[in-house]
Amino acid sequence: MNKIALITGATAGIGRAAALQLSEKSYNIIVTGRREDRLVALVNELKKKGVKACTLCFDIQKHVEVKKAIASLDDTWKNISLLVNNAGLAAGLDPVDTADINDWETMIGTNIKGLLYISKEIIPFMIKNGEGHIINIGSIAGKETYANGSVYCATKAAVDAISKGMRIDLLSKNIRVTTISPGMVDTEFSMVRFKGDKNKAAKVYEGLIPLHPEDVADAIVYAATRPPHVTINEMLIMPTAQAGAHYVKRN
Ligand code: NDP
Ligand code: 8X3
Repeated sequence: MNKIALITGATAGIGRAAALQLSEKSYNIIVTGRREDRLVALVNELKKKGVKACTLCFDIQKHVEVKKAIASLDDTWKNISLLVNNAGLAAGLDPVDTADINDWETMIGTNIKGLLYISKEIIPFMIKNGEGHIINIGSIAGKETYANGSVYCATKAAVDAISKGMRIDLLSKNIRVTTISPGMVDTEFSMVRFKGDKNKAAKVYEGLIPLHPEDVADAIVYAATRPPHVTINEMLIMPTAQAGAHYVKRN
């Protein structure tokens, strides 16, 4: 029987690539996000690859929506053995004294609270089944704070801390916890951060080859497919042209 993976933020970037690559490892897939048209198109693509797939469309910042969405799954789909906590974003790149408080709320609501809300709904299914794996997407930004990114960096440092806590709390439940922390990845991330400003977004990746979403998906698949007695606790994955949050080689 195929295992079931639920991937948050599968309408774009890393989440979408992870859904496609996990389907090649025979996972049946639940894809989530807010843009329903993209979820439906992805499910059709996944079904063509011969796996079962379904969508859950909700805003992960809203606790009630998360609870309702997960409760709506039928019992078979609730047997989730892999949760990929990927949905997330940066909003703005501003000094702490002038940043927009709404941007802070969005980042904290999505990257920290959203990750916790959905994990809390799914962990009981894993406990019932006696096994599970949670892969949380962190960032180099969680390891090294950079100028004007204090709250985004804080949310990703929180992902690291929550992952460590989950690993301890779920030790007796046979649930593996992995954090995958990428450097720059060419997704919609910068378009979202700069609120649709294409020039600002393009400048982030100018003169270098960033990671592609498929590179991170590859790491997700690697962590997910280790033998049951092996846990990859953490992976930090950078483009070759990036040595840390502050060190980038541009041509
Ligand atoms: P994208 O913008 O391409 O994808 C983000 C995904 O998150 C989308 O599917 C989006 O879906 C979903 N999402 C955002 N907000 C919400 C919400 N409120 N409710 C539900 N879903 C939401 O970016 P990436 O693929 O790059 O980002 C994926 C993860 O990787 C994030 O956690 C990000 O912080 C992290 N990361 C990214 C890096 C990069 O350089 N790109 C580097 C390191 C980490 P929708 O809008 O349809 O709701
Ligand atoms: C995204 C990577 O360095 O742009 O988490 O913050 S960075």
